[in-house]
Amino acid sequence: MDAVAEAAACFPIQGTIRSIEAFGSGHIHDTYRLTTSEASYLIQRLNTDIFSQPASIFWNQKLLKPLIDQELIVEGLHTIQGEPGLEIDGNLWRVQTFIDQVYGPLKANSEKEVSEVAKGFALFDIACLALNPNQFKEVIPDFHKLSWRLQQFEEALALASEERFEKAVGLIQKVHSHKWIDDQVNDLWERGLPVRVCHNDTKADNVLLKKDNEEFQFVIDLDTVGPGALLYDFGDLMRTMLSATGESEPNADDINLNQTYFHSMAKAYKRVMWESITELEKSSLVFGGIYMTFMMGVRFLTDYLNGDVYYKVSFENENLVRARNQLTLLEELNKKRVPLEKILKEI
Ligand code: GN1
Ligand code: MG
Repeated sequence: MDAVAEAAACFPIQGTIRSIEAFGSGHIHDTYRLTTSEASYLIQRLNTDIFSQPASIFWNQKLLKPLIDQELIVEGLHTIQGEPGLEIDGNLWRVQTFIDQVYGPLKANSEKEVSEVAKGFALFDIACLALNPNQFKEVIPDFHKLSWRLQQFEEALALASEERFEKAVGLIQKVHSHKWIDDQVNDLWERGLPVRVCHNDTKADNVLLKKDNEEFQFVIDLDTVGPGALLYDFGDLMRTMLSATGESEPNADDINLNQTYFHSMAKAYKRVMWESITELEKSSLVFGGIYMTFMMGVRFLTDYLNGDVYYKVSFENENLVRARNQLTLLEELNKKRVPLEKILKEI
């Protein structure tokens, strides 16, 4: 923890350090809660293998000033030298004040939660409609481009160990039988789907809700904000909120698509967005759930085949379990696509 304290000393934190603990559930960065005699902070060591151009994160975040003014997001602390982050021995650090009495739901627990998370991301997306996507940098190029993810998957397949390949055989077949999803997204782009500034990581726990009444407080994790399609943001909400199970759920039979939750989510998103987006966007949103769920299945399986080099894992075969869960949810979404489209249209 000495490295954390050393980094913290370069930011204007108040008081003397009392404790430093690992915090949160992110798969990529290392996050700590640092408590001093006066206050509490979140301090993060960025994963610069994955975010190899951190300057573009800070560039994009400057463009989000209107969202800070609207109190939708929270601004990080600048270093004593006035920088948004700090490099020490090849590690990049950033700090923000810890927000108390809030939580990020790891899975959906109630209609109210689902509705408030959807409202939070809808307020984020609508505020971003006023921003110009061309001014934003693509922090991870092609981040949500499925054809690229499928190409990475094929590369991983070719290099996978025999043992991992054998364990993944059934899921590999499922991936191969869903390639039509890529054709459908390409069709949408050809038909003129608009590029929007999106959050691009709208999983449920990237919204903070107030502990006492479950109301929306802030959107967090802005690393991947940039050009995208609204179907990405709506789709990742569907992926993470429609089944009351987490990404590493041990029992795939517990994965169920809750249509009441979809109703709550769609209603909250529609209330904020509907007057401001195109008909093509509206018609693409339910497909977004299919698209994002498939892509995450592909990405988790790719990482499993690569030997767990990207996502943090806490037990053996966790990426295989995650991939299985996404591909199970995908089948549920495919089965219910028509009723979900109907709910979205009619509410
Ligand atoms: C990663 O950073 P974190 O854990 O919120 C990933 C997202 C995935 C998500 C799945 C940069 O997000 O794309 O949707 O895991 N972020 C990156 O839980 O790869
Ligand atoms: Mg993230």
